This record gives sequence, structure tokens and C-alpha cells, in this order.
Amino acid sequence: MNRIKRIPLFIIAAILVAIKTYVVYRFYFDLSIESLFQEIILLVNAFAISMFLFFIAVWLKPKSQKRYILTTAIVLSIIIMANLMYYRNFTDFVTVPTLFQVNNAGDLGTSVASLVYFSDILLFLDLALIMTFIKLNTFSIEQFSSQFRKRIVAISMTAVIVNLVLAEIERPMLFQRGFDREYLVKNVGLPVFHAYDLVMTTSTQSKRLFADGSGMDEIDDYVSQNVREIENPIDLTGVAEDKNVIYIAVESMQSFLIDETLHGEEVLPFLNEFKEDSYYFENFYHQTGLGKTSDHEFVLDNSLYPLPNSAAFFTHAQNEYNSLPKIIQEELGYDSYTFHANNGSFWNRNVMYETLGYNEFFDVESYEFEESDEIGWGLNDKKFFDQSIDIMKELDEPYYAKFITLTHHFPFEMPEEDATIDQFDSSSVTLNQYFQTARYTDEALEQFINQLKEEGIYEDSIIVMMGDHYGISSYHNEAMANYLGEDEITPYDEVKLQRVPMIIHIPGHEDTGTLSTLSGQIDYKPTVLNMLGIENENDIVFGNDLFSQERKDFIAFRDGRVVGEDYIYASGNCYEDETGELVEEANCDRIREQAEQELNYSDEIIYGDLFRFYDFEQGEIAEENNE
Ligand code: GP9
Ligand code: MN
Repeated sequence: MNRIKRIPLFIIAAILVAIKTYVVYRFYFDLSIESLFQEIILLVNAFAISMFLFFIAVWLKPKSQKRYILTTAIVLSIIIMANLMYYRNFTDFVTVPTLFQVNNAGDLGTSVASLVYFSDILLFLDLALIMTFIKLNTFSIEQFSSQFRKRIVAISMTAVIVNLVLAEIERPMLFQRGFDREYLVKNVGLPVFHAYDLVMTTSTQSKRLFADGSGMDEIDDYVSQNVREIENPIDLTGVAEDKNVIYIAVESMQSFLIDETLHGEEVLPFLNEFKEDSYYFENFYHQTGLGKTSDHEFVLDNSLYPLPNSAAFFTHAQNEYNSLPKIIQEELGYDSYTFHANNGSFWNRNVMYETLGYNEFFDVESYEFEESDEIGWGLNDKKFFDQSIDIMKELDEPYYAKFITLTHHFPFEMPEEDATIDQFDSSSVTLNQYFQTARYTDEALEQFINQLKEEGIYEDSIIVMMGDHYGISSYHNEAMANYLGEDEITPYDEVKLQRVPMIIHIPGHEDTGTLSTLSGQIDYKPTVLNMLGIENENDIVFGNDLFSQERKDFIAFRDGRVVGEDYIYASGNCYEDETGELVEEANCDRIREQAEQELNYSDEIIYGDLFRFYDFEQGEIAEENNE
């Protein structure tokens, strides 16, 4: 008994709270745990954070120790309980911005009673035990020796470091990318997630706070001289008037697969044929950064660049945007929808879509499926389109509908029985498999187009398909060179590999074919608006209508690489576009500088939330800046 009494109370408290935390993560929240490794991280983070917080008590005087242990346990219980109730309502976690969103908190208020379950009583067991132990003096509360203190600090720091290392292995760049709040909670736990959210929100808000509308003048001048005024739209103006716009983001599809074969077979038989009947842009680049799919959505809807160090969907979802869905709602009364069978909170879509003006998001909850319907990341593309058609039939036309496929996602794994083309044979398993999932998605797209025809939606729509970003990173260069029959992949080749298919299909339109216009995702918004017949003369965009005869003559990548009409700037070198040969760096100076300037302007707009100061109707800084 005496030996038990010698155990410090803060250690007991840390263990109790850690067990409780783990049990809540595992059994009260509905977190998807897909491997033993994820299970281990969940357990490790519950213990690491609990140890870190309670072990601080070792530094305190006995009297303060009691108070500190009790307060910490109470605060942690409140955090868990609040998140649990929020989660039961929104399948998401509390963030600083959501705390300030009156409607969310209001929603919660009306249904608090239904969000508390009887079993929640167990969540306070740790607290009850800690209180009892304090009252009965069951465990030691004393002034600890400095040697003991050092040992305790070492233990708790090790636990935290192990947790962070494991999280980094499981999800590289978790903190930069954010991904999904569920990932953060699963990997680093609720307290760290809240601290992270607080830091992110504060830094975003402080940049916003010090911004005023003055910067917009210069940006407006730049855009009007270098982007807007050079445009000269040709005959496709208004071609989509009164039609639905159906946009399909084809996950990880790169242009190098178009018209290519593997083992003598076409990899993408459907897309190859479909593009013949469409406008196909063979020189079209993705411009995404860390935010991958979400960055591509961001660029498409705003014709702004993604951010350099974070996913704007995550960090700047509270900004004001002059987004595509908002404009077409205002000008034409179009409703906008997104279909994507993944968690609504992934890439913070459930929040950002509201900001961008989407009327509804059909996320994973809108689809019914079993495990056998899944490939890789979730519901397979064929079943996804199958069920999406049923939802579409109920929508009032015309509308804007975005579909995001998922099967052709890294690591491109699929059951052999679903594969209709053999794997490639190289040192890279990723590249070997890439062809199979690409083929699968190609088949799903064909099926979808046929279904659109069957349902009579096809004729009333224009259909755009685009690869969202690369699927094969430069890590697989050796295997890629092998596939392409090259000796090596140079930085110039790497740039060229960032091309993604861009197909605009207008049913009944004859004058189609392949266009070699130098273009990128930044051009999507002006193009769609022009096809819908919307003159958007005061918009602040960095792209041009794809069908305009005169356009900006470069495409900027987020990482500083630039593709010009004649030269390509990559890895600090300048290459001639036609030959891929190294040339004098000065040849790239102009496009490099202009690209840098645009990226800076775009960042300035996003960081400062500058659109809140701008009147898009008048094309000037709004007179009343009421924020
Ligand atoms: C997630 C899906 C894939 O919902 O869009 O995202 P990615 O990993 O490609 O950014
Ligand atoms: Mn993607």
C-alpha cells in the first residue's frame, strides 16, 4: 500500500486521462482506422499529449499541483465533450472560425439534448477518480527532486517527439497541408489540433487585419493591362448559354497517357476518342501546390493562384471570393453542386464550398455502398457516377455540377480482377499500377457520358474534363524515363510532365480538334464565363479565355517554374521550349519576373482578404469599407 502511495498523482492522472482519450477516439468518434499503424498512432498520441500536459505538474508546489491536475483534467474533459457533441451533429471537429459562426453554434443549441448519450457518463470517470484520489490523498503530491523532474521532462518530450515522427511517417506534411481535420485528430490528438487551429487562424487573421484596400489599385491596373485587355474572344462566346456545365475533375490524370499505349494497347481508349469530338488542349498545365485537388478547385473557381505554404481551402476559407459559382448564380441564377464520394470535411470542403457559393455538396453521405464497392480511397468511380446520375435527375436545370473522381488516386492500387490492362513492368510499383487505375477511370467516364445521354442530360450540357494534378511524382523519374523510352527525365521534361488533359465537349459542335494553346488551370474561370455569355469585365483574374486569340504568354507554376511560349524556366535554368536545350538565363527573365509578380499579387489578395474592399460591379475599391 505504501508503495502505491508513493506514485505521484500526476502520473496516475496522465494515465487515466490518456486511457479515456483513447477510448473516446476509438469508440465514441467515428474515426476511420485503416491499419495497425494508425491504431498505434492513435494510442501514442492519447498518451503523449496527456503525459505532456500532466507531467508539467512535476514543477509545481504541492498545493498548486492539486489545482493544476484538476483544472487540466476538467479542461480536457470539456474539450472532448464539446467536440463529441459537435461531431455528432456535423461529423467534424470544432475550429476557431466555426465557434464564431452563429448558425453552427445555433444549430447545436437547439439539439444539445439529443447530442448527449447516456454512455457519456463514462467520459467523466477519470475526473471522478482524480477528485477522489485528491480527497483521499491516495497518491503522492510532493515537492519533487530536480533529478526526478529532469527524468520526467525527458520522458514526456520523448513521447511527444515519437508521436510527431510517427504522424509525419503516416501523413507527410500533415501540418502544412492540413488535409482533413480528422487526420489531424487521429495523428496528433484534439489538444494539438486545437492549438494548431488557433495558431493558423490567428496568423491568417492578423495578416487580414493589417490589410486595407489600397493594394487593390495596383493589382487592378496590372490585371487590366496584362490580363483582361489583351483578350479577344472568338466565336465560342455564349455557346453554353442556358446549358448545364458539367465539370469532371479526373483525379491524377496526366497528359502523357493521352494517345499512348502500353503492351500495344491504348491506355485511355475512351478519352482518346472523346477528345476528337471535343476541344482538346494538349499544352494545358496544372498549377497546384500543397493543396493538390483542393488547390485545383481553388484555381478553377477563382482564377487566383494557390498559396505557397498551405492549402487555401484550409487556411483561407473565411475570405471573400468572387468565385465562379457566385457569379453564375448572380448573373444567370444557376445553382452549383459538387459530387464527390469522400468525407465532406476533407480539404475543408464542407466549409469552403459555402464560401465559394456552392448550393449543395453531395459528399460520401449521399452515396450508399459496401466495402466491396470501394477501390483505393473509397467508392469506385463507376458506382460513383452511377449514383450521381440519380441525384442529378432531380436537379433543376440549368446548373453547374462538379464531379471529382477518386479511383485513380495514389497509390493507384486496385484488385486485379477489376483491371482491364496489364501493369507496366518497371522498378516503380506506383507507375506500374498507374495505368490500371487510369484505364478504370477512363471506363467510368465512358459509362457516365452514356448515362448522361440515356437520361437526356447530355444534349443540354457542355462537359469539361480535366486532370487535377500530376499522379506520378519525380520520385519515379527512372521508371518514367523507362516508359517514355528516354535516357533520363530532365527538369525540362518534368515541366512537360505537368501537363494534364483538358477537354471541352460541346454536344453537336462540329469545329473541334486539338489546340496547342499554352494554357493552364488559371484559364478555366474566364473560359467558362465566356462560354456562358457572361461579360465579366471588372473581374480580377490571372487567366484568359482559352479561346481568346490573344492571351498572356506564360503559365506560372506555384513553385516558381514558368512555361513561356518559347522558353521554360525550371530549377534555376532556362530551356528552349522546342528543343529542351539549355539557353542563356536572360531569355527567361521576363516571364520569370512577371510570373513572380502575379504570384505575389495573388498571395496579397488572399492573405489580405482584399476582395472585401473591391466592388466588382464598378471595378474599383468599394467606397464603404465596412470591415
Ligand atoms: C480527396 C480527393 C483527393 O477528397 O480529392 O485529394 P488529393 O489527395 O488528390 O488532393
Ligand atoms: Mn487529386
